[in-house]
Amino acid sequence: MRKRLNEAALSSLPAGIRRPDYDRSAVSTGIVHLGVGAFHRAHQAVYTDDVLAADPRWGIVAASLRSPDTFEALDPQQGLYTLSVRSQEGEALRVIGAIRRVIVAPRASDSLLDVMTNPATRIVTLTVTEKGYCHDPATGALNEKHPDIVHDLTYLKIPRSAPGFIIEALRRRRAAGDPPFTVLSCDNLPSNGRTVNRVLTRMAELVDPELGRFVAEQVSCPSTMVDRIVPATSDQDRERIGQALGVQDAWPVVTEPFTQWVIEDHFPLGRPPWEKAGAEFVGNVEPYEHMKLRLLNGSHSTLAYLGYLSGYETVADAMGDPSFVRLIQGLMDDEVAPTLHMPPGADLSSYKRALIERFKNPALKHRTWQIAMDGSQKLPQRLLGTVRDRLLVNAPIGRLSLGVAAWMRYVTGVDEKGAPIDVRDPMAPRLRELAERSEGSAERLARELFAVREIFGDDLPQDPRFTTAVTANLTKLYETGAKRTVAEFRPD
Ligand code: CS2
Repeated sequence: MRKRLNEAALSSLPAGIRRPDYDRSAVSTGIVHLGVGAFHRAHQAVYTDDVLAADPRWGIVAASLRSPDTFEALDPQQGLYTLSVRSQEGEALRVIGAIRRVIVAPRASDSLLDVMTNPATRIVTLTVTEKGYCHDPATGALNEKHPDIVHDLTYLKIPRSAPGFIIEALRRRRAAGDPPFTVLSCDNLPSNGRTVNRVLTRMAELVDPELGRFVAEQVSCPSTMVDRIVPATSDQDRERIGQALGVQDAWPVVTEPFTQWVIEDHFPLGRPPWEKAGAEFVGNVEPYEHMKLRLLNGSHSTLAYLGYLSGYETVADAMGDPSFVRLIQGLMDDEVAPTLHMPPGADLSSYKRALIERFKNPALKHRTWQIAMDGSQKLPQRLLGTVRDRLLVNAPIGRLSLGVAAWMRYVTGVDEKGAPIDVRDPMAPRLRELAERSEGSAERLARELFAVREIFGDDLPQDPRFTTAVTANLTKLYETGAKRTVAEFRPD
C-alpha cells in the first residue's frame, strides 16, 4: 500500500514533478468554485495555482453540488491532486495546491453559504455543466418548473441548485451591506455570462423584486471561453500516476497540453492576475466562444454520436477512420467556418488544424459515450445555432443535419446491434418514450423529437429544409448504419 499524497509527502516527491511554489499556509480564500469536477481541476484551478505566488489571496474553496466523491478523494489529501498532461511525447506531472478545501454542498449547505457570504470571497466561479443552470437550452431562460428551482424558491436557506446557492449568498451579502461577488461561468454555454445573469436575475425576482433589481444592476457576470479536453480519470491513470509519484493520489486529472481561457475583464472587486498564467482578457468574448463551441464542441458531439454508433470507444479511435476525418474536416471548413466572425488576430486554418490533431491525441482516452452525455443541453449551442445561421443564407447543412440525426438515433437507447445504450441526459426518459412511440420508423422518430421545443425551439421544426435533411440522414443511419453512412457521405 502506498502512502497518500498530502502536504507531508510533497517534499519527498521525485525531482521533476512540479509542486506548489508558494507557501500554502499563507494562502487565503478569494474564490468559491461550484462544481469541482475534473474540468475545473485541469483548467481554472491550474491558472490560479500559477499566480498564487504573486498574490496569495485567491485560494479556492470548491464545492460539489451532488456527489461526495471528490471530497472523499481530496479531503485526506488536503486538497492536493496531480495534473497529468499527456500527449504522444509523454506525460508531465504536477501537483496543484490551489484548492484549500472541498465542501459537499448537500451535506454542508451552511458552511458553503458561510464562505460565499464572507466579504473576502470576491469571485464565484462555476463549472456545473450545461444542465446545472436549470435553464431552457433553446431560449436560455430559467426553467421555473425545474424541480431544484421549485425547491429552492420554497427553501432558499437550504438550496440545492447552483442558482439557488448564488442567490441566497447574494441576498445575505446585500442584507449585511457587503458588495456582491463576481459570478464567472466557465461552462460551454452560449454567452455564458449573459446566460447566467439572465437565470440569476429571474430567480432573484421570484424571491423578491428588489433583489431582482439588485442582481440585474450590481452583479457582474463576465463571459468566458474555456478550453481544455479533460477525459474522465481511469483506474489505469490512478495506478500509473501513483507509481510515478511514489504516493497514491485518489483522484488525479488527466488532460492535453492545449489550454485556453478568454475572459471579459469586468471584476468590480478585483481578480487574480490570471493573465500571468496565459489567460486572455478581452472586451467581448462572443467571437471566441462561437469559434470554440461551433468548431470544437460541434465536431465533438458529431464525433460522439456517430462514433459511438459505429463502435468507436474513443474520439481518437473515431479519428483513426479516414472517413470520420473527412467528415469533420468538411463540417468545419464548409459548414461551420462560414458562420464565424473570427476574433481579432485568430488564424482559422491553424485553429482547425490544431483541433484535428487534438482530437487525434492517442494518449487521451476520451470516450465517445462521455461526450454524448446531456445532448439535449448541448445541441442548441453546438449545432443548432450554426444550422440557423446557415439556413438564413440558404446554405447546405448536410453534415450538421447528420450530427443531429445521429443524436436522434443515439437517444433511442438501443444501438445498431440491438444492445442497450446507457443514455445519460436529464431528458432521457422523455426522449426514450418518444423513441418507443415511433416504433422504429425514422420518419416518426424525427417528427416526435422535432417537437421537443426545449431543444429545437419553435422555428426549426417549421423549416422543411432542416426537417427534410435530418430525416433523410436518420433514414440512412437506420438503413446502412453509422459507419457506412459516414463512409458514403457526399456533400450536397
Ligand atoms: C466535450 C467538452 O464532453 C463534452 O461535451 O465536448 O467537455 C470538451 O472536451 C471541452 O469543452 C473542451 O474544451
